[in-house]
Amino acid sequence: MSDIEKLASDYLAQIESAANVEALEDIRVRALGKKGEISTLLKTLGKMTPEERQTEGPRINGAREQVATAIANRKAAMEDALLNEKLAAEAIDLTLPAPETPQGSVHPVAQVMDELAEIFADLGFSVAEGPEIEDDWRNFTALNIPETHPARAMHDTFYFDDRDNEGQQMLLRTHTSPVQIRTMMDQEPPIRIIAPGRTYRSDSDATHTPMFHQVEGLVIDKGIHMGHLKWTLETFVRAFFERDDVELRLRPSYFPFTEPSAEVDVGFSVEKGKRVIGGDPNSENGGWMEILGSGMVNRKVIENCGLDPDIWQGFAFGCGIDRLAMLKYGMHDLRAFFDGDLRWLKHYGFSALDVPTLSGGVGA
Ligand code: 2NL
Repeated sequence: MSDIEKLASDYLAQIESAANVEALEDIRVRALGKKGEISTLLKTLGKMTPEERQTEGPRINGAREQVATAIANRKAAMEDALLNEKLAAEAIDLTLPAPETPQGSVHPVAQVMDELAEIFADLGFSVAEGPEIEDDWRNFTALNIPETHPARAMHDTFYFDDRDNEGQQMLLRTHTSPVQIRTMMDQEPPIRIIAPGRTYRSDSDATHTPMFHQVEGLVIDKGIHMGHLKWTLETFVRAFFERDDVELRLRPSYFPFTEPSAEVDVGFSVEKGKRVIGGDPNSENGGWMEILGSGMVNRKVIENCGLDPDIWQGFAFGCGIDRLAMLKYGMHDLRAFFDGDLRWLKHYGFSALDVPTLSGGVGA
């Protein structure tokens, strides 16, 4: 056996007995690395006579080829074995019974959405949904919020760079109102819907998240007036907080999409040292808390949707779902809603089997 053949078979033996990928790499460096033994031999070819080169070239190159192939094969085999080991260790037996304690739970926001659907279904409302990516017309213009209106700036809108194929500016909806606009455009009145869902504003601090949840309600029919609005909201609030003694106070306000507009406060009081919705707002430490915005749908909005405002009237309202959930279930930090912390969910989460309208309640 020549020196070169001996060298190669030496390396092949080492490769065969290498314990792991690191040992293999060490061999590769010693044989084929920049200053490796075989690489060094290859460099001697340049100084040989053509005759020498003719015999030595194929031998050295053959040795290099042999060692390189052996290393690659051994490495692939090792990686295969490692993967098989890992797969075996991570195997999941799908025939095993489920854990004793169920792991998942319903998020408070989802629970409140279910409760809203339930309560309003009893009042004859259905749930309407629409896209979260909307156009400028449905989110603003149709709602009587023109280009120059300060409300547009106030909404801290997330705009997209691209326009849709009608040349409309696209955006993330800043409220669920475009869902109602779509409903009015597509359906014949009478209309009774709630539109719960995700909404977006470029606003973030301890009490605001860039994505939040809103529910809006819309009624369009003949002869609708503020009395219908107040009764509906009162009935909703009492069902939601599970108390018959919740008082409502409507304060005059302004929204471009309603006229007249009213902000809705609910009465709170203090029971057993805790603030609760309901009871006498004029009692000691009692008071009013704003929870909703509302009003009679502006006739311009009804017209924008292709309906005759002399025939069809309606009321609308809107409020934040995250805030409703915090109020009902006594949660204080909005940010915990988005952490996905299992301990928090264990504490505040709901069983999938819970009846939506039943709760721990503010008073519990
Ligand atoms: C608030 C106030 C409100 C509406 C939303 C609405 C929708 C249509 C027409 C008219 Cl399509 N109005 N929605 C009306 C009044 C108030 O929300 O403070 N939201 C958090």
